[in-house]
Formats: sequence, C-alpha cells, structure tokens
Amino acid sequence: MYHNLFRIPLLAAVMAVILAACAAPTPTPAAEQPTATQAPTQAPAATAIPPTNTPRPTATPVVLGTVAGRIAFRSTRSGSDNIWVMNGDGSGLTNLTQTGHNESPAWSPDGTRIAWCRLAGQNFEIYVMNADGSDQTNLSNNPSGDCFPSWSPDGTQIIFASDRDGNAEIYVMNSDGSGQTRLTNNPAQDDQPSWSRDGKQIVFGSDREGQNDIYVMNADGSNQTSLTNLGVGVAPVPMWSPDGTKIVFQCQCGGTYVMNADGSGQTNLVINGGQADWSPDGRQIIFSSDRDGNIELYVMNADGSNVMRLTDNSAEDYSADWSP
Ligand SMILES: [Ca+2]
Ligand SMILES: [Ca+2]
Ligand SMILES: [Ca+2]
Repeated sequence: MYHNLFRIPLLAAVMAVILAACAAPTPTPAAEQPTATQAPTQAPAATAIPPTNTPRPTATPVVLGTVAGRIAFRSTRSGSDNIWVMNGDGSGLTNLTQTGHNESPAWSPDGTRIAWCRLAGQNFEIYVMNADGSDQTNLSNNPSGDCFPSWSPDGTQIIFASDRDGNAEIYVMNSDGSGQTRLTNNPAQDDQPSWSRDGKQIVFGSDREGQNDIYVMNADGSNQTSLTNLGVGVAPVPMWSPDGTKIVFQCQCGGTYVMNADGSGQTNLVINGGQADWSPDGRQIIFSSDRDGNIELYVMNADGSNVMRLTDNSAEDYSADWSP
C-alpha cells in the first residue's frame, strides 16, 4: 500500500532500493536487504522499450576535479538512512542529518538549502535545512505521509506528494511551509513530482491508468497528460534537464532512460541504472547502480557514455540530487 511507503521506514527503504536497483514491482519483505542478486533480471514487459545501448557492467572511478557542482544523496553508510553531500567528483563527503530516517534530498535553486523528507514519529515530513546541515525545519507539519520535495525555479515554492486526503496526491506549498494546496485529485497514486526549470510544468509518476507512468501538468495542476505508456510498475522518478528539453527517468523495463519533454525519443542510457539527475550544465547524468556489487553513484555523459563511479562504500548510496 502506498501509505506504507510514507509511514514505515523499512518498507520505504525497500521501496527506494527497488527504485534504485530496479527489482520486482511489488515491494519485497523488509527482511530482504538489497544485494547484488537483486539486479534487474526480469524480462522487459511486452510494451517495454527495448534497450538501445549495450550494457556497461563496470565503470572507472572518477578522476578528482573532473565533475563539477555539489551532490546531495541518501546513504546508509552511517548505519541508518541519512542525507549526505559531496563535491561532484566524490570528495568532501559530509553527513548532514545524523538522526532518524531521511531520504529524497532536493537542492534549492540557489544551492543554499536542501529540502528532504524525514520520518518524524509515525509519518514522513518535508524538512528543509541550510546546505551545511544547520537550521533543520519541519515544513509540512501534517500527520499524513509527506515526501518527494521539488523546488520551484525561483525557490519560493516546493511541490511534494502526500496522502493526507486519502491517497497520494501532488501538493504545492510556499517554501516556508505555508499555503499547502493540492494540485491533483485522482484515486490513483500520484507522486515523485519534479518542477520544470521554467516553472511552467510539473512531471510526476502516477498509476491512474494501471501501471506507473510519467505524466505532465501545468504548475497549477491543469492539463494533466500522459507522457509514457511503459506498462511497468514503480514510480519512474522523472527529472527535467536544465534546458527543459529532456526528462531522465528510471524505467522498470530496465535501467535509466531519457526522453524528449513531449515523451518522444525514449532511449535507454544504461541497463543497470536507477534514479538519475542532471549536472548543472546538462552534459552529464548522475545515477545509482549496483553493477559493482552494492548500490553506488555513477556519473555518465548525457548520451550514456563514459561511466565513472563516484562512491565506493559497502553501504547503499543513491537518490542523488545535483545542485543547480
Ligand atoms: Ca507528515
Ligand atoms: Ca492520487
Ligand atoms: Ca555503496
């Protein structure tokens, strides 16, 4: 049930691992921790897009100084799920949240703050903190599950998913937590929203037509339109390219994909690839993969070439968000 995704940390962790490792669409029991054997082995569904690139099972470690920007991500390396940051080349690792269960980091457009969600008591809340981890503040303050924050390009608003009205919907609030307003109204799961860089549109995942697919709507919630017909499960975690022309996403059909903003040109970038995000200049993509035995973060060129490993730690490292 979707409620469990928000309210039970182990299931949430398993769900995120499923997103990262591209395993079966039905959440597995919490006792089944991610292993290399959970790599995507299932055959693509009948309607899945055939891979167009050859798999790259290994990657060279990143060369220091070759990747720009700051990266926020989720890691279990301290023993529980926390939000970490590092430089784009993997140096400067810092744990920003030392308590609780934390996930879904999202940089503010000016790079000074990070929104994320934390299991606080019995439910998830949207939090925000300064980029150094100081001044951690609960923004959503609602007894339901609230997660998956994404900033408006001017930094004044945050969209997120919540099940406060009975099922998962997309909401918007001011970046101080005020004015929380629902944008979708559909009995299906609507989650994983991402705001376009021009502020005009929002992509999100929904299973309103069966399995999870990617939808787009205007920023006021109007004109909700399907972009994909993947026919497979699990939220695709769509992310806009900085120039707004493309969307990268994870497909349960097998790996990290990119498509044009209108849904055309769906292309498999890497087969063993999970949740992804763009570099500030749009020329590179960061993604998670367990190709080297456990979930690590990798950077590749936007065409899928030149895969480099950013992290090297036996813990799970995933859910990366690249500073704008
Ligand atoms: Ca909440
Ligand atoms: Ca809904
Ligand atoms: Ca790792």
